[in-house]
Amino acid sequence: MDDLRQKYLDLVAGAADEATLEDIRLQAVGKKGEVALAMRELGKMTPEERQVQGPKLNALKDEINSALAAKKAALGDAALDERLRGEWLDVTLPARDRRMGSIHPVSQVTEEVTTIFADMGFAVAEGPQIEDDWHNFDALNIPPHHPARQEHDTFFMHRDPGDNRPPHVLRTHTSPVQIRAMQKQGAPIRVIAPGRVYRSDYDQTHTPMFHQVEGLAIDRDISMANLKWTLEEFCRAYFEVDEVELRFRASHFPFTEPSAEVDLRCSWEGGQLKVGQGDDWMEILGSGMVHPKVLESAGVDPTQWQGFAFGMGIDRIAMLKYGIPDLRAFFDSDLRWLRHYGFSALDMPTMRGGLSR
Ligand code: 2NL
Repeated sequence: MDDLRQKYLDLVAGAADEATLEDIRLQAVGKKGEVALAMRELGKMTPEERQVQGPKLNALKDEINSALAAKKAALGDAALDERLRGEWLDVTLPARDRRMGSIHPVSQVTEEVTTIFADMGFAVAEGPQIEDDWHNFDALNIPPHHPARQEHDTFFMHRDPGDNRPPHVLRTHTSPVQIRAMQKQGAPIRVIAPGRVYRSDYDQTHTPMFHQVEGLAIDRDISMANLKWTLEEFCRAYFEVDEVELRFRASHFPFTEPSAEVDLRCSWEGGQLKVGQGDDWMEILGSGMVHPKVLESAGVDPTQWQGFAFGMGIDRIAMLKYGIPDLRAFFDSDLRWLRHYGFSALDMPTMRGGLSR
């Protein structure tokens, strides 16, 4: 019995894998294994011998089974260790981002603008790109025969002959998004509406689809002073400079009163834009106090609420910040252009981490 014990404990200790271990188990303690054979011999013994040998054989069987189980566990651990070594991965390595494509400057700038205004408490509002003419024009104090309708170079949707309802339009600005936001949420409200807009115009500086972001802040006592601070704060953050200077020029929009176009102090040295200093002024946006008629149209009581609104071109401010010379290339889907002017998908703009790298 000692020989048997020694033989199998040695075999178990030397087994290199689970399959070998199973062979050993069958050979030792299986139904037709050596221990079972030895047990059969018990029948030929005297009762006294059997009383001694029986328990010894059972103990031997238990001992081999324990050794098998222990070895099996050890082999399992070793296999896992081996796998972990093979599949080891340094999750702190920088990602390989080139294959992921790149973020279009319009998307990057939209994210940057959204991040800056989110930090000032503005939510993002969205709405349909196909609008009815009430939301695109009437609600904005642009009645049917107002000259501003012609200036918008509107794309009209099809109507069947004889259907004399006003046609739907491709929105010419994102203002209708803010009308819808006011109708839904009421006042007070602070939103920006970035998105695609459409005008039938195509040349060096115009594409029939382009991008705009508008902002709206309505409360009980919002003034032009709040507008000026908000826009200064935006320009400082967006152009990533410590100081900016804005100039408000009286202007006219049907949807604001008073209205102002806003210029940013800058200089152009060797084709390089510098924001915040210099003798030049660059127009960057239009703005004003929301016209009482517009508030009324959107279901906001103009005797209780007032506020500012502004609008600017995303494509234009993207070109300014990132030195992109040609607007039309924005929409050519040229991969080489995208690789040159695109942004890493892994560098999300944040106020703390920086807007752009
Ligand atoms: C520009 C000028 C502007 C607005 C947009 C607006 C929206 C509502 C009410 C009143 Cl709901 N105004 N938007 C106001 C002033 C100017 O855009 O030059 N955009 C590129």
